[in-house]
Amino acid sequence: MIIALAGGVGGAKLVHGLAQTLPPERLLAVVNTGDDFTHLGLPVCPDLDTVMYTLAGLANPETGWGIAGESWRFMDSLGRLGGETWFRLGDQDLATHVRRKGLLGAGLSLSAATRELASALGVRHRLVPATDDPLRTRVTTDAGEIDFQDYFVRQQCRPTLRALRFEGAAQARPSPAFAEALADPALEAVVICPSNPYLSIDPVLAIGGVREALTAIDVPVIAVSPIVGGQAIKGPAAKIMRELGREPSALEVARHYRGLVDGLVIDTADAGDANAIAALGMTPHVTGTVMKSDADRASLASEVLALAARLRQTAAQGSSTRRRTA
Ligand code: FO1
Repeated sequence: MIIALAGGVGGAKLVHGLAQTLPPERLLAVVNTGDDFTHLGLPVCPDLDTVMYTLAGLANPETGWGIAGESWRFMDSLGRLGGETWFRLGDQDLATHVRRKGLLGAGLSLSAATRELASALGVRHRLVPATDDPLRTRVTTDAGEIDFQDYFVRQQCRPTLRALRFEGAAQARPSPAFAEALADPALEAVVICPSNPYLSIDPVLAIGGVREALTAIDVPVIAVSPIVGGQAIKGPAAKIMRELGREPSALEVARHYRGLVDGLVIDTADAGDANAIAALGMTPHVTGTVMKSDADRASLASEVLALAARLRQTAAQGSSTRRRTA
């Protein structure tokens, strides 16, 4: 069984690739909730919805978020009435938030509400929030601390990012399915998808007990670099890395995950970083990592699973996975 940790658009694509490769009972997608917020009185869960819509075949391919072929009558009408329209909620997407509000209001956990929504949309693979407890990413900029979606959407990541804080993380616990999967003897590997390490993966790692659990498990942890040739495929990862004083490179992603991962999948554009990455105590694997098609998603997923299998064999042959010696 594979756990896939995912955040925004890049993560959703690899989760989709894994879902094309593995049957539902062998995959658990564990998704960041640090981007979640209450907007217009509705619980919005961007990363959960991006993965859910992608697995349902509904995702808008241009934006990566929201639903393809969306209509915007609600937004237009809200604007006419002087309501907030900076965070765009399409008519079909709106139904997701309204329905989620009803499910949570009926006392369901976020995990249970997500299960209801995903199965209603025909998603057969399992998709859970990393935690059912409150978790909110707060962004410190030159103008002070702001909410994540204010930074990411309303201000389009323009402010200089000085620091990130994951409010609630220390008190938060892994969601039941996530905790269960981490302790499952059938666990074969953990895949950290090519999501933004700082915005999408770090909030999950900050949840109480998660980093410790990932360090203690005796199966490979494999990450896929979201930085290709010094650039992020999508989103502000490279800009954030520069603002945090880090070079936007696959090698820097390796440094970020040092001590946590046994393998790092990097793009052919970054093959030159492979030796330096190996010196950090993880196994580099060089391949094409840019996912332009469903076939690309499936083939990257297969390569990640093959690397995990190789590292499991290496570990079985007695040479402990180098992660623990890093
Ligand atoms: N991102 C934008 O840049 N502009 C939007 O108006 C916007 C609306 C939106 C609505 C629902 C949803 O699930 C996601 C939405 N996103 C929007 C993307 C969202 O901010 C990001 O997907 C994550 O928070 C970061 O990955």
